[in-house]
Amino acid sequence: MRIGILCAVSVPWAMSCGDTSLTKTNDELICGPGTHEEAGVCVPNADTAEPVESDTDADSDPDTDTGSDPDTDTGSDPDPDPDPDPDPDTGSDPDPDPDPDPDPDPDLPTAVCSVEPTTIRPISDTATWVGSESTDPDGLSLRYDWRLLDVPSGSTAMMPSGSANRSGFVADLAGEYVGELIVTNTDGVESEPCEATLNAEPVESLWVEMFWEFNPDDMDLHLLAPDGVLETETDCYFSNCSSGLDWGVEGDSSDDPTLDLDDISGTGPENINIESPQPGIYTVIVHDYPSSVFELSNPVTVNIYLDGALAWTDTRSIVGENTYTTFATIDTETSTVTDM
Ligand SMILES: [Ca+2]
Ligand SMILES: [Ca+2]
Ligand SMILES: [Ca+2]
Repeated sequence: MRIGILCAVSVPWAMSCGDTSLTKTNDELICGPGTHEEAGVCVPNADTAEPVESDTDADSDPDTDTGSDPDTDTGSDPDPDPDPDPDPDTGSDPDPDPDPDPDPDPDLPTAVCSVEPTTIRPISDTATWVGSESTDPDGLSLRYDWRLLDVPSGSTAMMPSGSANRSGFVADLAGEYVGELIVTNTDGVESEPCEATLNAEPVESLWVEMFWEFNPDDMDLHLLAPDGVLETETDCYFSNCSSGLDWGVEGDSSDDPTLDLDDISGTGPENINIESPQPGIYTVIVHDYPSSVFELSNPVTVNIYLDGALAWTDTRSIVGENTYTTFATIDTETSTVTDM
């Protein structure tokens, strides 16, 4: 049998490790520190042979701890969302809506007005103020109060009498007329007013109109033909022109003057017009006729329309009686008006 010693530390009285030639005399094997006997030889102890590793250091990693923290935070987000939703719905919506709506009185009748036609020739044409479209919410009968809210300066036009519709209205001067209607039901409840606008436009190329402020004072409008002479057949005025004068081309009435209106005791208006005047210089004169006496200063206005549009207007004071005042000349070739 082979006897050997495997040891790391020498024993004073026995063989040192690695020395296989010596054995204890009594064959008793004594192993050194860190070794033990196994099957008759000394082998290192298992505790010392295994190296110590630092595996346990990795076990304490904080990775898993931090990973779970944000998960639970996001989970709590949807909780506060449903809370604020019902708050604004009940607070803002119902407040502003009902306040402005119930203001109008539901019992008011409604005035609806118009004028037919909307444009007419002054003096000769008529228009109808129409209020028959007005309504009452309870079907009550209505009273119709029409009035003229605005008329051209100098106009003496009147709203025709009648009920809902007022026919036969005459515009005595060119310009704009505004009619106003208020309806009242049988309970005495009035509507808001409505308005309709009528335009009076001359269709003649030359239209001269005149009115004055104070009566009684008889002003007369005169229109002289080119190279015309006062109070002859070349002067259109009250005594010779109400049915027209044959000027220009003989037998052709389109170049003839006509006096549409003459007023004696009021304030006018008076009017002379020519559909298509011959080229030339025409003269506008106002005569303060002495039959109606007003000695004080009396403002007199002359309006001249060319091709339907106001081309010239002026107001001059005439004092005393039986005077002739030249207001302007009209060049129908160049469509110009000159002060005189
Ligand atoms: Ca007159
Ligand atoms: Ca003629
Ligand atoms: Ca006078």
